[in-house]
Amino acid sequence: MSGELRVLGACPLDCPDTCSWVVTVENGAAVKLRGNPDQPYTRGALCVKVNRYLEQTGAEDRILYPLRRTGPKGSGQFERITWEEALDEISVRLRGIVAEHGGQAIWPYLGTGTLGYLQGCEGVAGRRFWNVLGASKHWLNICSAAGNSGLWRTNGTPAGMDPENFALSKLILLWGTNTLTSGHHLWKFIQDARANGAHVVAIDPIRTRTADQADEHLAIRPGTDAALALGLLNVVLAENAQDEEFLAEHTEGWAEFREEILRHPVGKVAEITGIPAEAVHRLGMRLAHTRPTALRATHGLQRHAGGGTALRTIAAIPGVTGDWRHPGGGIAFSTSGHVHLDIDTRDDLLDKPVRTLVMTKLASQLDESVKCLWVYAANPVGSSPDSGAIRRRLMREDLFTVVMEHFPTDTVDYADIVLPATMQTEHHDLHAGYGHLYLMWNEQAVEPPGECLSTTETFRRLAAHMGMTEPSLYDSDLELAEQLLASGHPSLDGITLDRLRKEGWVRMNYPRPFTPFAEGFPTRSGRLRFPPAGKAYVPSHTAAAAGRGPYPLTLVTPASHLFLNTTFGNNPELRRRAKEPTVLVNPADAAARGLEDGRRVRVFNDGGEFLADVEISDRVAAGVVASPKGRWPKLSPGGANPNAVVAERDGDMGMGPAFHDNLVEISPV
Ligand SMILES: Nc1nc2c(c(=O)[nH]1)N[C@H]1C(S)=C(S)[C@@H](COP(=O)(O)OP(=O)(O)OC[C@H]3O[C@@H](n4cnc5c(=O)[nH]c(N)nc54)[C@H](O)[C@@H]3O)O[C@H]1N2
Ligand SMILES: Nc1nc2c(c(=O)[nH]1)N[C@H]1C(S)=C(S)[C@@H](COP(=O)(O)OP(=O)(O)OC[C@H]3O[C@@H](n4cnc5c(=O)[nH]c(N)nc54)[C@H](O)[C@@H]3O)O[C@H]1N2
Ligand code: SF4
Ligand SMILES: [Mo]
Repeated sequence: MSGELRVLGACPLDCPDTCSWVVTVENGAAVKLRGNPDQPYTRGALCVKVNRYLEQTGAEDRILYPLRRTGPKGSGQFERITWEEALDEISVRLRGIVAEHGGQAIWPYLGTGTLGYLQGCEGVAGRRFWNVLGASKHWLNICSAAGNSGLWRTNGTPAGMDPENFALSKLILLWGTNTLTSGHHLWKFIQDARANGAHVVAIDPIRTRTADQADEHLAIRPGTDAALALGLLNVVLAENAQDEEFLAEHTEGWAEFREEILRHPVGKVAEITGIPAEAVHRLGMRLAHTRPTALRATHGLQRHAGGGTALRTIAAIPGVTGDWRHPGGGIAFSTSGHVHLDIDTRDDLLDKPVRTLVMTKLASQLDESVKCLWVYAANPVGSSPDSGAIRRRLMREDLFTVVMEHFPTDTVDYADIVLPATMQTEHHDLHAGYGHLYLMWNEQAVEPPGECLSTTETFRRLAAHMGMTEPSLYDSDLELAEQLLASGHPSLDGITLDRLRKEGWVRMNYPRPFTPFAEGFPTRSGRLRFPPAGKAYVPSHTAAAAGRGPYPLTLVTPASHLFLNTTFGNNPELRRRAKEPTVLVNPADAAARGLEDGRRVRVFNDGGEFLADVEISDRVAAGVVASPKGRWPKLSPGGANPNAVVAERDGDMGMGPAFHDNLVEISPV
């Protein structure tokens, strides 16, 4: 086996599972990629998307050289230039913008293309460079801001259960989460629980593939989850099944919250949520009498105007039942709050405070005050709200747009300069999951193709080209990784870079089983804080308005099984399997509009429209329609995806976006 090498790495994509992978390298080329069989969460399997990752690294449309725009903005016409030319042009433009308008005229727009702590959004990528220039800050609120904020209010942290503890649960609520699509490795632990008699309930407006596999599916009206939580707790109280000792020792605000629960009897909750009263009652009885109960509540239910509150109130459930005492009880939204790497944003490098621009507000904030938009690991024309307005903003002639990318996305089409970026097998990175408690090291396996450079190397070269003298701008990837690991937090004791590089993955120092809040919460008082009266349920935009006016249908745009956000949206095989974009429509809504199964329709509102083929199905209730995210607009009929009809509207907390909270109408094309 001469020349064959096995290199350990990690999947960089925005997925809770952060899989450990093994790359087989032969004669300098990566020839095989598979899930690491030794890693306890990955258990040897990747997923339908990332099984094609190596194919993507060598794809025909990969961007391999720096490019300069030759046609009009939006046309995607470019010529190849050298790195020297690219760095020259960028240096001149950035210096000019800083001199004339100040550093804040630069918007470094970093997305979730990789969750790497070196190359991507979880860490420090580019921040030192931007601080030296005095650029605006960028707030990455697109994914989980509302839910994080809601959980933080209740528990003092968005972090909760170790997902591996689901194996110990007796009742599992999969709440606004499509486990088998958006992070399927949890399923093995759910199956272990089932083997021991656990009952699994999916709470989702769509009968997803996860709902199909669950023991029970509650088709909730979108954006009404907090009301369901109150209704379930109403039954718990009626059964006198609350954990009085836990309430007394570890919570605050109970008297007030109890009154709020009593104002939400099952009948009222059934009316709000659209779930039959009998089903609410039955689940309430299960919740009252099953310990431990585990809630897996993720992003779907917080992409609504009331989404932060939904997580805040759902997180109150284990406070009432005392489930936090028991391994296998509690709520799991994200584990990232258990990760204590030292992310120093180096604000000391700024010479004055700067403004913060908001990722989901590109459509409104990309105004005249922004002279340079620097997009990296993001595809806003495909993934951000109100894509029609974003396109119009990107057309501005005096806007200097730079995009670092792997592929010619719709966003790349608007760039003045495109910089070729490395993929995960071609650079080092440090990772943690948001669905488990392991740290991973991704060792570079091969040399980058063409002239691709990593994010870190691009910023080092640019700093040098611009003559910057701040020494920390030139720290190597290994030095940056050492700094991240040096937080001194006990969860990282003994986890050195050497060890990570040798072993590939290491569990952080948390006990097994891990019961994070059995003895208290990381709030100021050390107690779980119940939502105050009147703040336990905020209806979503659509729940408040659906069924009336010109746009009576609620559009939900969840994760696609075959793409990851817009990543892989250009993969030929995955596109072939995904077929044409679809919109799920209930038979009653289809009949009312004369829609025929399989026929192309316009889905529209005042913000814009996209085209899709109707799939008539009782997987959605009347009044709800669904079309997954992730299609490349330019590879879709009509040149748009669902974000053409998603409004730039803030949720109740953290300015969280409302991707599943938009009203539309549908008509045949
Ligand atoms: N295959 C694949 N995997 C992915 C992704 C992908 O694009 N493709 N995306 C990744 C990313 S970035 C993220 S953030 C996660 C997201 O993954 P999830 O957390 O699973 O989020 P969504 O897919 O947005 O929504 C999950 C489910 O919530 C349901 N839902 C929508 N509104 C409501 C509501 O009001 N109440 C309830 N109860 N349910 C509701 C949707 O119908 C959907 O089935 O997945 C990651 N994994
Ligand atoms: N309608 C609708 N829209 C949604 C959502 C929804 O539920 N519904 N979900 C939202 C969510 S949860 C998220 S997280 C956002 C994601 O939105 P974005 O953060 O914009 O993510 P992607 O669309 O996957 O685009 C990421 C791009 O980064 C590139 N990339 C990957 N790795 C690297 C790298 O190392 N370097 C560089 N330079 N580029 C890289 C990829 O090629 C890809 O084109 O989408 C949101 N959009
Ligand atoms: S996308 Fe998720 S499931 Fe697929 S390989 Fe990456 S981390 Fe694993
Ligand atoms: Mo996300």
